[in-house]
Amino acid sequence: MENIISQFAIRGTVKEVKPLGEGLINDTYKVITAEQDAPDYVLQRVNNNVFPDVDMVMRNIAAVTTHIRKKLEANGESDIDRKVLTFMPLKSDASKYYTEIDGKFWRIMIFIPDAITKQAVNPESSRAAGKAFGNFQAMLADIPVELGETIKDFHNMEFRLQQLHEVIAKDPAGRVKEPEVQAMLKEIDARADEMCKAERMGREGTLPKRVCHCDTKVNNMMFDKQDNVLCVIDLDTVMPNFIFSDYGDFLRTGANKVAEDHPNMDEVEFDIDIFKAFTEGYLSSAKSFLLPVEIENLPYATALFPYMQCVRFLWDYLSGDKYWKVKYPNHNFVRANNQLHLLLSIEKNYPAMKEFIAEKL
Ligand code: GN1
Ligand code: MG
Repeated sequence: MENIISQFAIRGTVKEVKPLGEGLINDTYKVITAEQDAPDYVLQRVNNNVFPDVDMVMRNIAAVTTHIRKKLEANGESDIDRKVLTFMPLKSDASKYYTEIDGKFWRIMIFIPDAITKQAVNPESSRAAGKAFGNFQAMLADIPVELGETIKDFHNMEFRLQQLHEVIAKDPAGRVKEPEVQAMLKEIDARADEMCKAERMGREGTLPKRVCHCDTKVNNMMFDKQDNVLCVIDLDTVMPNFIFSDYGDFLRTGANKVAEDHPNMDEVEFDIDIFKAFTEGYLSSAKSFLLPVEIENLPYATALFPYMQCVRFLWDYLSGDKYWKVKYPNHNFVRANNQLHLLLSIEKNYPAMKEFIAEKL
């Protein structure tokens, strides 16, 4: 570890390195420095199975954090090191923010003191999250560089359906004929055309891609001890996408009354109060740059992400559980079914969602 850390231009001397957090994708450590006036750091190993192009990931992140820092400075903000992540360059190359050692990729950022993350949402934290993610997109609206797509076609609905159809044709796990699978495929097919409309609008040139976070769960946000949002973290998936990604994926996780793998489908329900609070927060910071077509389609975005996740979980179930870890044989099917039931509950709320958005404009 000391050898890795010594390659980066950090201040202070290392006193201790210990594991940090419970992330499933990257390995994370806290680096404590000996000196009072030197910051502590976070050392992270980037998972290059999930993110094959680490160089692209780090170029994206450097562009994004540099741009946000400039905005915060221009606004005369104080305490900027707690409001945007600061990655440390290499001693040998000030433009490079990671090092590769034996096929493993490492990076270091400043540890944000006196900050916490949250796992669950209530209307208050949803409103704050909406505002912060909207603000994040707003600050990046005029970033001068084009970002790379760190996971190709990540939220492309046409691609996700194509993946599903390919696995149905091969049926490697012999699960396609199960009656529950067949019933689910009918529900998926019935909505396929409608759910691919973002891709069509993108091709027609009526829907732009903007810099999005693409993993907008509430635990990807740091709060201070007074519950103010400090900054957005976990920037590996930052890439150009339709804004529906950030809006829809937050609600998929935050506005489901139960967890995404909860097995009792009667309890899967869309929480309209979380929807309202998040939407209010989001529109307060994003309204200024959103196009009418983006605002109009926020209810569609709310439905799109449970639908997409249903397709992705079913794809993995039919593939023989290769992507997500499973705890029991039909775990991925339960997840897919949960997302389908969330979608059904969202569909019932379309009129209420539309009405609420119209009021906020
Ligand atoms: C994965 O790794 P995690 O839990 O943040 C997935 C998301 C899914 C989510 C479903 C890179 O996210 O897209 O929505 O699982 N991330 C990747 O639980 O595939
Ligand atoms: Mg994540």
